[in-house]
Amino acid sequence: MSKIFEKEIQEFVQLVDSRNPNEPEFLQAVTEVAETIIPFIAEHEKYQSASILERLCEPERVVMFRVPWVDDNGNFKVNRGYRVQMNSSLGPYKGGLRFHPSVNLSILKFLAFEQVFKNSLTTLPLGGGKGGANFDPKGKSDAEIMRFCQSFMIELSKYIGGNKDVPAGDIGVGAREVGYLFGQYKRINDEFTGVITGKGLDYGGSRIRTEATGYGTVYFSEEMLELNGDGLKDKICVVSGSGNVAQYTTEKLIERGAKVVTLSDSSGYIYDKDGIDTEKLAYVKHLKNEKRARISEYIEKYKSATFRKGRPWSVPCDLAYPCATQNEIDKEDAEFLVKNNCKGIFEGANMPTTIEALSIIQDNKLLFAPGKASNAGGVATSGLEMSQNSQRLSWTSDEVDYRLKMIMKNIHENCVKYGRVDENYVDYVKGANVAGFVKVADAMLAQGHV
Ligand code: NDP
Ligand code: 2IT
Repeated sequence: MSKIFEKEIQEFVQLVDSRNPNEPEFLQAVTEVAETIIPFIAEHEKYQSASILERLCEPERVVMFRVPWVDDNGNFKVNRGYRVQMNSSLGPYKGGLRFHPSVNLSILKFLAFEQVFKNSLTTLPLGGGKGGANFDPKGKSDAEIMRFCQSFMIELSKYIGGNKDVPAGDIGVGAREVGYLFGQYKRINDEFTGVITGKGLDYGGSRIRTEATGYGTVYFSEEMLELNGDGLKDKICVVSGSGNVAQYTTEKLIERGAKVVTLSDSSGYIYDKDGIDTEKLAYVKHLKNEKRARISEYIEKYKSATFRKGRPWSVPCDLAYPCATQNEIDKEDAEFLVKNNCKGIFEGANMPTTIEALSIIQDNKLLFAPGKASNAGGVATSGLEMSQNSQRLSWTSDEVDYRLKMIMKNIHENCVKYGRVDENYVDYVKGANVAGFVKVADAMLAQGHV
């Protein structure tokens, strides 16, 4: 934390805490931003006098609603649905939907807050939002998932629209759920619009959207390594998660000649000393996307691997890619990474690193890419899906992938511009926060006290 502004930062965080009690994840995301933005604002009077940071911490709107549904045995079930519409100064609210039993207002507000900065960094016209439900898709039948999605959309459809708020997937919401949600929106409104992204390729989805978050994270890490005269080839990589982001991070790392040795889920992690190659990754995709099984099944097929409980960060590596969930790298994990001489940590997930872990990583000058910069490729490609839907066109994979690469390169340049500390060190946390902030803040100033 900046020593000079320590008091101002603490006071601001206390103010946000008093207005949002019992929301630790939201407070964590705000604290991380305040630590770099308050010193920046102090040098820019126009932002200070307009209370921009205070306004950024207040969602424009939050909706919470009941989601009743019936399971396959005829039992009546109830979940809670949400949409946090955080900021629309740059465009329609944009951000994913998360279905996970842990979902609550604090988690969705942290995600929506991060999304505002991330979407700004993409340079596309996207505001920020996030939503979801405390629904657990694990062990549910397809029919149950469909009924839940339909009930969820009956209520959510009142608040979204192609020019208003455009959801997408996140944890627990993939191609299957997006399909059911889109189908129900279309029934209710009787219109075929780009109201949700991550759609199937046959009905308005964009090529490369499925791959975009993972690919983008690897492109971003490549830019960072290149700036340090290094590359991905032969690097030992530890990846966490085994869902969408982890799978495509692994795919691109393999393509670049790196060796991925771990994947995980909430039960534990697999360590494959020989590395996860293309064939093994295809099996993981089958396991997770079709069979919807546990990652531990991997070791039944591949004898080079072992399964352990916990998280993979004690496995020696050159590079780490947390791609599962928030706060999955704590102080002890960060100490392992430093001790094992890990050179860089690149966040595929949103806020996977705790504040204590981050400070250890930064004190030891490891390369560190904050998720709002490094995982922005997913939402950026959602933005490209919206453009294609408006044009009634579908671009080729090469075209979308090229644009994704250019967007990640541009985000990297902006992080360096605002985050360079000295000749040898770039603070990407500061760079991403300030670069994301400036665009949103200027748009808010231009639009008046809204
Ligand atoms: P998926 O649902 O496809 O996969 C999530 C993975 O993370 C699963 O392996 C899951 O394991 C694991 N996981 C989830 N919760 C926990 C937990 N509490 N503890 C341990 N492991 C957990 O989600 P995505 O891959 O889409 O999302 C992963 C991360 O990336 C999230 O932080 C998300 O916000 C972020 N993200 C996603 C984007 C996207 O486009 N999808 C874009 C940008 C960021 P299990 O099956 O056991 O639950
Ligand atoms: O966290 C994220 O950026 C996402 N889950 C993707 C959001 C989107 O609208 O594509």
